[in-house]
Amino acid sequence: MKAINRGVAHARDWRPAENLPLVVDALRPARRVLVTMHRGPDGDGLGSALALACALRELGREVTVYNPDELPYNFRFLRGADQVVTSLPPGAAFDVTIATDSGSADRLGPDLPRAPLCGVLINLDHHITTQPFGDINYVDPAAAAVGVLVFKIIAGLGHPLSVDAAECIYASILADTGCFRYSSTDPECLRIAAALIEAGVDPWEMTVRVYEQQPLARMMLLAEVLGTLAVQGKLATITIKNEMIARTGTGADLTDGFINYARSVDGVEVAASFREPEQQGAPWRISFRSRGRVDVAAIAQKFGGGGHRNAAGCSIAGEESSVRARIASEIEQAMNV
Ligand SMILES: [Mn+2]
Repeated sequence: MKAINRGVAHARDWRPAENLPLVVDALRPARRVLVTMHRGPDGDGLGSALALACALRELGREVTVYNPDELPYNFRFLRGADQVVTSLPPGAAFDVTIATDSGSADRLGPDLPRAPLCGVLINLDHHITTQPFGDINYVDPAAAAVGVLVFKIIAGLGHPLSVDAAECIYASILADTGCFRYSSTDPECLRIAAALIEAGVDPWEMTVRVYEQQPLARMMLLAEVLGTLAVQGKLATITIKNEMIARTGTGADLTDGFINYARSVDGVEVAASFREPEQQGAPWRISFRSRGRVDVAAIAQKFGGGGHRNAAGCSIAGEESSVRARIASEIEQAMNV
């Protein structure tokens, strides 16, 4: 049952259609399954993980969902979110371990059991920059969200979609397509969304839960962060400082999506968000969004990060001014090619 496609030279060689049945075959006999997603989980990582957890629990499997970090506030309503554990006992063993939406193994939590305790390790991802850390790597860079992959896995298991699982998948697609607005929106994810609605998902209810119940403190933080908006040519930046988070009594998980305001300025091609390190000496975290002409995954990769063509991120240690200068020069170069 062990492994199968350790790595490819080119992203186009991920061969998702061949790897999907390998995942289904690995899950069929599995009793104990661990599902995890990248640290600082977002709606896609969490939604896809919880969808899989829902379906596998319905199938009678013993499922643990693990992530050491805080879950995004607006996805905590999803079924099973309240059962996500933040640590695993040493020696915990599983038949299969699945990581969703994680570009590399080092984005996973510290308690993740190593082989052989993790069982068959499955990397379920759609990042073009993903690393083949799994025994099975079901990676489809063309998929709008990892939820799309999970939809196919559940279908492959021959299991009917429950409303709970359907809501989790729908949430993951909402998160990664920006509510069906980004270029990642394709006929496949819209067809799947249609199937999810047929399975009982209420689109407005989901929109309200995810995007229309924002904590007031988040809006206060947004107001502060937008005060830092700076536009230079086709680059817009925003800066998130610790003092702003302290003043508004919020947490870093409430900043998700702020960068989109910077990108939405007329004439801007690339937006970058600079998150001040929480501790002295820790790196700055930089997120990028592109309108499409500039490949920000390639820029993030130069600094050891990764992501998608239009949405990526990386961490850079150093003085604020030098970090900004390095990013600005990379983006300028990328815009001039
Ligand atoms: Mn994703």
